[in-house]
Amino acid sequence: MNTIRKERGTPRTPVKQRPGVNYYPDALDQGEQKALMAEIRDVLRLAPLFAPTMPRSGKPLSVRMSNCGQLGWVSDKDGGYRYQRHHPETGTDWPPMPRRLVGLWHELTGYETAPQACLINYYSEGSRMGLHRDDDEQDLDAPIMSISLGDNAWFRLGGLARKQPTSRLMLHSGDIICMQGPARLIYHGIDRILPGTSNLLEEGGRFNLTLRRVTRPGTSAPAAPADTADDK
Ligand code: MD3
Ligand code: FE
Repeated sequence: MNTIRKERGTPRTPVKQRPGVNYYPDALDQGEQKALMAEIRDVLRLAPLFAPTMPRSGKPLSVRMSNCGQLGWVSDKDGGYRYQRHHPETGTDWPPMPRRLVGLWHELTGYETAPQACLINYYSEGSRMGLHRDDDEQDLDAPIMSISLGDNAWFRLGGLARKQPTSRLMLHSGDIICMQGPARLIYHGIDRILPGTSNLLEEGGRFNLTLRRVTRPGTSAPAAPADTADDK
């Protein structure tokens, strides 16, 4: 295991971690983080955090989640991992994605098609996310963009196979990391968060926002479940 040292860089200057992984330390200054967090709080009033559970076992994940945008990622015992248009508990459509997020996506990824889903993960002390790949999307050509807000976290990056060696990177509040191309299907996870390392959130802990394309641009994605099939 090898630790990649974070270099405090110029805002919005990518640090290439490996092919397809662009890391932007301090991409958002304090003011931008506060403004974004206020918009996320508005989203959470309409679409409260829920506790996702694992397919089959029904075991709870340790993070709580919500979404904004056209589609949201959800998981439960019977339905498994999937994207759907509505909140699993309130049944209402996800709130729109704040324009600030869409702007950051175009600015940092250079990808012309708009993101469809923004998954909001909340980690409290002791929450983690085991090593996994994001493969519930049909559009694997599109990038994924992740924004960290709140306490620092140890982020683990592996290879395309689970058994390949991993390295870790400490993510700080305001950091953005974009994955695409050869890195789109790499294994990754959050080992732990470091409580008390940020004062952005009154309640402590860490929010992560992950922006994604789900369906392929301009296709009706016939392989998709009915709920995610049309690309509006
Ligand atoms: C690398 N979330 O929600 S974001 C997830 O901090 C997830 O909450 C973590 O992994 C979090 O699925 C990590 C960074 C991230 C997101 C997607 C990736 C890294 C990725 C997709 C491919 C490779
Ligand atoms: Fe992931």
